[in-house]
Amino acid sequence: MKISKRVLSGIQPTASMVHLGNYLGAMRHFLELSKESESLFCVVDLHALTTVKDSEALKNNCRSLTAAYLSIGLDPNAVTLFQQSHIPEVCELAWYLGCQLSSSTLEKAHAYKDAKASGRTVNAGTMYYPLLMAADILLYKATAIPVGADQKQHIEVARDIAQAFNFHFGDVFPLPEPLIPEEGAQVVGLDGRKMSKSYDNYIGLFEEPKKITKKIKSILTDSKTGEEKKDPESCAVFKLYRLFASAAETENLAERYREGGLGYGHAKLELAELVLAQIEPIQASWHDWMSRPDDMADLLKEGAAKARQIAGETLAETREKLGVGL
Ligand code: AQP
Repeated sequence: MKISKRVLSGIQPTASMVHLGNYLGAMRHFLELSKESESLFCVVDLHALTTVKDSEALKNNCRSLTAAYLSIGLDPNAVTLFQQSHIPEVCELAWYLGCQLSSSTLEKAHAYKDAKASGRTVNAGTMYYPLLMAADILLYKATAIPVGADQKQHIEVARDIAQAFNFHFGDVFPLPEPLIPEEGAQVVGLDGRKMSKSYDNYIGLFEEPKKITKKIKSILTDSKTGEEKKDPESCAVFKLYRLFASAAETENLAERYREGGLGYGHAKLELAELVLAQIEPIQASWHDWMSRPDDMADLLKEGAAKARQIAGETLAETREKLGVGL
């Protein structure tokens, strides 16, 4: 079993665009990591089927996400950029891995429990989500998985499965480690909870600048007047600001919160200005890629060929260890 650092991560195409939580919690780090390690990034469309029930919407979401990966600066020649469903091997591996996993682990996963607690009917795909994610990671023998804090438990499931498999059949899978950023592990949304599509409290990375400003103006704060001293650490506006600002800018704003005399309205405008200035080039690049769907399709095809090479090797090794398909 060759263990070298191999980065892998994915995003679900469950919406027409990614949000700032996805960008700050995960995608921004993809770029840094891709410069120093072999990296694979994936449009996780099979996972998205747990919620998306409209084929046209799914196709559009996949295009938007592919454009997002490219617009943040990932170089398709340097990384492997692919779509999960282009690699059918992942479903076969998920079955083999599922046979090494206790069903109670899936029942205890927080995403599944949250979905059940919401009172909605929960499909089996939602329950198997961590299993398919483990297959995604282990198929490519990835060792470093950049994710937001909400995904930590899923990486632990992948580790447990890898350990169980290696114990029974011999070493095949290196143990993956989550890479959770110190800043941005849990980006807050407009209402102060985790920024999330399900809570509808998000700012889309590619939304119109006017809409982004309007959303920032609607961020929930306490009712302190402009004159009153404020606690930056408990304010969603400040928490978002620090994710875009330099250390000096962050300290400067924190100081003005503590001193009093700074209204939330003003802080929101400073935040909007900073966000828009930083995402402007990403938005421009995204619009450009979105006008070139055929180029994106070609890039995904090339990515799938590279990914499939690794997938085929891992699957052959796995089948041999299990004694199937021989
Ligand atoms: N608020 C967040 N803060 C930090 N990281 C976040 N991520 C998502 N929201 C935040 C990270 O983004 C990556 C892709 O996640 P995903 O495709 O699984 O999307 P998600 O977590 O399902 O996003 P939502 O908005 O929370 O979707 P719903 O509401 O549908 O569940 C992951 O690395 C994730 O940690």
